[in-house]
Amino acid sequence: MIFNPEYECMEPQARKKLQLANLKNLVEMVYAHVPFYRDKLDALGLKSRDIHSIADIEKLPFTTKDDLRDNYPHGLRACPQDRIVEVHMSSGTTGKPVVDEYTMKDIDIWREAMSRTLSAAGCTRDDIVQNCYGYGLFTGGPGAHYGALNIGAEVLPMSSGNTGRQLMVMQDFGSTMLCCTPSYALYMTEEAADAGIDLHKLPINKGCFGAEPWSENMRTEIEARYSMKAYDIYGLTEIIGPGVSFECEAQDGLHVNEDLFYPEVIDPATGRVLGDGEKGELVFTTLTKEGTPLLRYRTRDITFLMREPCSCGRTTVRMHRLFGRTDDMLIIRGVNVFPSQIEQALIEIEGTEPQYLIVVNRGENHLDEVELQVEVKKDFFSDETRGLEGLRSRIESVMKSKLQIALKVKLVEPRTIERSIGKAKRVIDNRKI
Ligand code: DLL
Repeated sequence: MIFNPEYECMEPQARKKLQLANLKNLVEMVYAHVPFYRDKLDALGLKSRDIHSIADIEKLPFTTKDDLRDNYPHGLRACPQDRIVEVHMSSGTTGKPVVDEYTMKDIDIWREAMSRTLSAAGCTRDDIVQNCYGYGLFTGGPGAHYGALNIGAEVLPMSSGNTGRQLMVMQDFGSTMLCCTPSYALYMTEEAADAGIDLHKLPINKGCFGAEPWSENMRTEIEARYSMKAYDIYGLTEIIGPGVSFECEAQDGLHVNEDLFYPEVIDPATGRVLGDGEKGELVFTTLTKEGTPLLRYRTRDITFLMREPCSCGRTTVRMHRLFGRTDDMLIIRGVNVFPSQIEQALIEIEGTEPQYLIVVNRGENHLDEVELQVEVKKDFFSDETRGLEGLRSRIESVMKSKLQIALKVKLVEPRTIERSIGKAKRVIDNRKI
C-alpha cells in the first residue's frame, strides 16, 4: 500500500521544485543558527540566494561523522533547547556517540517516513506488529513504533532479546508483522524449532528488517522459515533513524523518502558527485528537519541510485541494497563497533599489548560471534594459568561494558599476530552475507 501517494508518486519535476525550496530554507536556517555551518558557508562565500537549482547542492560543504563528534553534544542544534522533545544516539569510534535531537516536527517527519516504510511492506491497521528493535537511545524501536501507531496497527513494544518471551507473545497475540534485525529474525527461527513451534502455522506473514547488512540469501531463508515476505529497511541515527529508505513489494532497491532526505552518491576519494548506477558513498541532506539538520552528510555506506520507474507506482529514486561501508565499522548483532574502540580499551588494560585481531563469524544460530585475539605481554605470559584466566575474563568484561556486546577473548603469545608495514589488518570478517 502507498501511504502518501501525493508525495511518494509526485511528478519528479514538481518534487525537484519542492526540494529546491526546502534546500534554500535549510541553508538559510543553518546559516542563521549553527555557527559551524555559518563558518563553512562563509569560507565558501555561499548564501541561500546562490542556490538556483537542486543541482546547486554540489556547491555546499559536506558534513562528516568527525564534524558531529567535534560538535558533541549540542553544537549542531539549529533551534532553542526548549523545542527539543526527544534525543537518540548511536555509538562511535572515540566513545562519543553521534546525536540526533528531534523537535516535534522532526518526530512528525519520522512518523511519516516510517508510516510509508511499514505501509510499503503491507502494514495496515489490521496488523499486529511485534517490534523487537531495541527501545532506548537506539532509533530502531521508537522509529518502528511511531510508524505502526500512525498507521493504526497494534504495536507489541517487545524491544530486543528474551527470545522465549518473544515466541510466546508471537503465538499468544497472533503477531502478523515482525520488526527486528535480520540476524535476530533468523535466530528466533532456531529457538522456535527447538521449542517445537511451527512458525508456518502462525499468522506472522511479513517483516521489516534492517540496521545491519544482510543478503538475498538471508532474505530467502527468512521468508521460507516464517512463510512471510521480508523487506529491507534502511536508515541512520544522524539522518532520522530507520525510514530513510525502504523496499516496496517489487523488492528491487529501496525507495528513498527523497522529499525529506535528499540523496547523492559521491566518489569517496574525491567528493565528486557520481551518476545514477555508479557505486560510491551515499550522502544525505535533511531537507525539512529542525533539531539537528545536516547538509550533505557522508554516511560511509556504499550503494548506487536507480531512477528507472518502479512497478509499484512510486516515483522516488531507489538505492541498491548496501554493498558495505567505506570505513571499518563493524556491525555486530546490530551494534556498531569500531576496531579502534577495542584498541583504545586494550591500551588501558595492564598485561596486554595493543596487538589484536577481531575475528567475526556468523554462528550456526545466525548470530554474530566475535573472537578477540589479544597478545599478552611477555612477562605476563610466563605467569601461571590462573593469572592468565583472570586477565582473559577482565578483558571480556571491559569489552562488554565499553562495546555493549559480548565477545570471546583468546590470549595469544607475544608476537604471534601478524605485523604489517602498511595498514594493519585488524578484522577478519568471515560472515558470508
Ligand atoms: O541502524 C537505524 C535503523 C534501525 C535502520 C532499524 C533500520 C532498522 P544506526 O545505529 O545509526 O541506525 O546505524 C546506521 O547501520 O549507516 C548502515 O551502515 C547500517 N544499516 C542500517 N540499515 C541497514 C540495512 C540504524 N538495511 C548504520 N542494510 C547505517 C545494511 C544497514 N546496513
